[in-house]
Amino acid sequence: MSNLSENAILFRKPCRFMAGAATMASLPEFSQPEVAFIGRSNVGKSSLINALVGQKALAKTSQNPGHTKQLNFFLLDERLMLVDMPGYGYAKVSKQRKSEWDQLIASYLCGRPTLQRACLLIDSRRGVMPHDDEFMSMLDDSAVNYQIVLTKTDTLSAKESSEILQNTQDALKSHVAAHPIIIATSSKDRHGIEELQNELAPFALK
Ligand SMILES: Nc1nc2c(ncn2[C@@H]2O[C@H](COP(=O)(O)OP(=O)(O)OP(=O)(O)O)[C@@H](O)[C@H]2O)c(=O)[nH]1
Ligand SMILES: [Mg+2]
Repeated sequence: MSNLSENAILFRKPCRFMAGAATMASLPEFSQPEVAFIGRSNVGKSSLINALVGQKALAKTSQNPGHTKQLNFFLLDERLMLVDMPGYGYAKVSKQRKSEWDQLIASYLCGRPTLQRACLLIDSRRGVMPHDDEFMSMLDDSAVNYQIVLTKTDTLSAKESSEILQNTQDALKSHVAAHPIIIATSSKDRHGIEELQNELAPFALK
């Protein structure tokens, strides 16, 4: 008999691309609960979705920042929508593009009735940066339920990991809407992936 938890079983079910949207006007309407992945360009959003569902290339990844250029909707087991987002604050796209992306991300997060949780990814090598802090304040003001997920922990020593966890915990003190638990992950060695699955699975339709 398998000893996989029900939550891990959910994340082994088929997950497929449903739609992409580059503007608010083209946002698809779905009835399933949604979990969105946000954060700076290159932080590892698309890689984390792939790690969660155990597929290598469902969400397209790249070493070049600014790769994901629209909101991409992936439906897991017909029960939970995972939403991959463009990164915020990417300096190399034009100013106009950057503000269009930032507006699209903010409008989606603040106005999506089916959104259950936003996972805000922080690169564990960099920690919370000013743009992350601004974004968190915007989420606080809009009462979006969000949770910090550290990424790329495979690049740090155990000591560095615990330091960044502490620093991130400190940075959260002024953010009232943030979920108190920070999940440290690596899409590469799968550290923390099961913990994140356990956190997100309860949002899926029963
Ligand atoms: N070492 C390590 N590298 C990672 C990890 N996750 C992602 N990366 C690398 O980081 C780079 C960016 O990953 P993506 O998943 O494309 O990042 P993204 O946040 O979706 O980026 P944009 O779509 O451009 O905003 C790629 O080169 C990945 O291989 C991780 O856990 N560990
Ligand atoms: Mg991406």
